[in-house]
Amino acid sequence: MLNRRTFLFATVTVTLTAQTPKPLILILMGPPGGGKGTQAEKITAEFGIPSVSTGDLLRAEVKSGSALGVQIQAVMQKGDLVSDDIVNRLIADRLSRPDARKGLILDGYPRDVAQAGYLDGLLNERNLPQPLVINLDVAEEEILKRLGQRGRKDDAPETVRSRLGVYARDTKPVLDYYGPSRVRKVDGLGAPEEVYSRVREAIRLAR
Ligand code: B4P
Repeated sequence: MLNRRTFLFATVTVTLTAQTPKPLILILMGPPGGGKGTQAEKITAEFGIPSVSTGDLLRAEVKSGSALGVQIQAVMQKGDLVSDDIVNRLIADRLSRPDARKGLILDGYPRDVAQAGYLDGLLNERNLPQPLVINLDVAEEEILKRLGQRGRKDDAPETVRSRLGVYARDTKPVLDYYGPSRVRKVDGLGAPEEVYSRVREAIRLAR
């Protein structure tokens, strides 16, 4: 028989568990210019979890003019991936901030299997759940069109070709690393709002 105190404790525990949703760790993947940053903003606005773009963090380091920024700039201008050590450190620092306890959107990370392995270790260490991976599927002609219009330094046609090669060689294997139980493929063609309604549905069904 439950006494009154045990009953109250059990009720409070159940209520607290029901009120505290599990943190959501979301990885946005897709080719360069696939719309990861665009969708990350919309997810943050609706789900209230912060997003971190390794591309933005690296561009900020370049802008600061630091010695590290100068090294990073040379790599990004070629369309190559910045070293795992640098990017992993940025993510470990970001995950330590208190707002990441509710969850985090990783926009453009992990970009290779070594980064994915490192992330697994970090999530385990911090008692965070395994990630859900949203893979934005966008055809090459559309990417060339979008990036041609954007005109960032690394959007020059020869750099984009190199970035697409790096994506196929290093980043696509990350999808196999996570496998079908973690990855949801979402059609990335259409207006940003249309793409977002598919992203939202994929998140809803997976939770
Ligand atoms: P990122 O900053 O990740 O850049 P991206 O892949 O070009 O952009 P994204 O997919 O976010 O597209 P966006 O929403 O901006 O990477 C840049 C570089 O940083 C890499 O090449 C690498 O050197 C380095 N890097 C980053 N992460 C790294 C990591 N983890 N490890 C190592 N190196 C790393 O959209 C693109 C354009 O399309 C925009 O102009 C947007 O307005 C438009 N757009 C978006 N959605 C659209 C839609 N539905 N329809 C039409 N246009 C749309």
